[in-house]
Amino acid sequence: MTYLLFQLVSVFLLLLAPLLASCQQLLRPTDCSAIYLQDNSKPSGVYTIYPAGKRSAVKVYCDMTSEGGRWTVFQRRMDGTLNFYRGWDQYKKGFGNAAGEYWLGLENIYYLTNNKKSELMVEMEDFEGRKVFARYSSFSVGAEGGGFVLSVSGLISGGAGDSLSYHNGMKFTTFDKDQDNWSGNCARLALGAFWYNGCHHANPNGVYRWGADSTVSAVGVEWIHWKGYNYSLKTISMKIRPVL
Ligand SMILES: [Ca+2]
Repeated sequence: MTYLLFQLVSVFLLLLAPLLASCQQLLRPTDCSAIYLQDNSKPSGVYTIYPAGKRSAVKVYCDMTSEGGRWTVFQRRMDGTLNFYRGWDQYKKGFGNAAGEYWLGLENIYYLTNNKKSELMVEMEDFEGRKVFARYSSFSVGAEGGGFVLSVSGLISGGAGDSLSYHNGMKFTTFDKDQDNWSGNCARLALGAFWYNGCHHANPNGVYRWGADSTVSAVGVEWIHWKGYNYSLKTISMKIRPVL
């Protein structure tokens, strides 16, 4: 009798296994795209995702509307309330608040892009209310061992111009870890942290400043193919989603 009961329970658990697996995905979405695909009526806002399994919970802002939605935001500037001039460990692990300004962290961006083809959108706005974006059909970040190398290509559209191609193939540089192509440290020169080359065409993690200032150059929140080297943007956000 006990044996029969044991067998029944075993069969029941076996039947339950696939259901539990799909529940895992429902309970622990990898990214904003998974959340959207479960329920496309979900609004833009802060959600918890699991880029690398059940112990990797992290809060992110999900953009569920722009250009079809599903976007996981990994970088966002909007009001200058957060200091982005930080060292390697902070850029590796992430900092800030998903409801406001934040950086998701290079490790998380690596997990989100290393084994699924992803695209990138960079949205930005100036202090006169103009909005443009740059969308790239392919985006990924390599592992820490290789320096979190950026791979970005395939500019689609948006009106912002292509300020990222110059950074393709670069390792990430912070003020305390120089992996750029310049003799000095680009993070120290541009007061940010990025996939600097020698040094930049875009400085989204630069100093938050209110618009144009011709007395300082290349240190603001910049996208030079749109606004040049002395205009610091009002907002900028970088977001990714898997290509379906
Ligand atoms: Ca250097």
